[in-house]
Amino acid sequence: MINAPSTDELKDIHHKMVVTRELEEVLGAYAKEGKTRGPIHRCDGQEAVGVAACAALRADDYVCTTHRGHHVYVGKGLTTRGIVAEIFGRETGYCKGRGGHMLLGDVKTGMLGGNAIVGAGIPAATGMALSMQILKQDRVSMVVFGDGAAQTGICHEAMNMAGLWKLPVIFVLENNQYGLTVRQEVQSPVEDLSVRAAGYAMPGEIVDGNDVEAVYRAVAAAAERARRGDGPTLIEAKTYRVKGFSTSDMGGYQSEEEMAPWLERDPIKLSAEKLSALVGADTVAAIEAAARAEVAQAFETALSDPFPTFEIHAPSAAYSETK
Ligand SMILES: Cc1ncc(C[n+]2csc(CCOP(=O)(O)OP(=O)(O)O)c2C)c(N)n1
Ligand SMILES: [Mg+2]
Repeated sequence: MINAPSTDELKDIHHKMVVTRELEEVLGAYAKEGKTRGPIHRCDGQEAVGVAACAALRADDYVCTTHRGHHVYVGKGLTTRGIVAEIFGRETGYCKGRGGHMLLGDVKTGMLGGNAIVGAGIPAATGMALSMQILKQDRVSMVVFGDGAAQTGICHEAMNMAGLWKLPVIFVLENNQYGLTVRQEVQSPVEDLSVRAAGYAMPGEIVDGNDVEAVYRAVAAAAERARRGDGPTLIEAKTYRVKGFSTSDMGGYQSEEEMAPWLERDPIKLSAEKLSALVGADTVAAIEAAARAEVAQAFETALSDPFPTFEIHAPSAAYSETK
């Protein structure tokens, strides 16, 4: 099959999805006890989008994401320990504890940031793609963004420019069907947001966002197209937000009937079934146990890491004179 992930890649994707899920579950427990620094935007049920999309890219490609980006951080190869340390504000975190869970970035791995400003990753990735084109590199940039972000003005400005200049950018629209408490059909006059791609002369495709292989193949094809110089692609990954907007969400607006089929199609469950057929259930169980142990170890070490220290500087003479 064209652009299909190898068995080793499927094993790595499964490992990273379980790391992400475990991370979310442990963070959820810490948040319940009031031990996180503010609410956490969990990506449970959406792991296949971030992890499989990153798996289809090269290590030197650039990626950015949203306030709900733990699957992208893990997918792009950041260490679990560094992620946990950043979320808990430790000096050993990726941004030395100054960024936190929404603003985590790491230039070395090409993970150029989560973003708390809805839609802001879209022009950022477009700008990265412009730099790659000007520098005549064969790299690509990718942004994972939400259905709510797709309604912002900057999304359309960026896509227009990307289509016009054939920039090597991949727009992965993670349609989890909600922006805060608002269902997607109340935000948009079209059900399939991918149709908007036609307005910017780029291909628009819908994929099952809970199927790692579907996500991987679509992103791999889009990356090939971008590296050939044929420009951007919009991939709408249909998925579902199973844990509410954030750990401070009171809930009550996502019905059990609406959620049930999505829980049934949990991406980790689907991946485990497919992978078991390829490598056997014992190997899958060992991958999952290793992923959980990695997260437990990350919490243990990161939470004994030091907090940053701050020096308070006296205002400079120049500053004092302007007062
Ligand atoms: C520019 C801007 N407007 C509004 C907000 C408040 N806000 C935070 S998340 C969010 C909804 C985002 O929905 P979506 O893009 O679908 O992402 P999801 O939370 O579903 O992952 C809003 C409106 C913000 N952070 N930034
Ligand atoms: Mg959404």
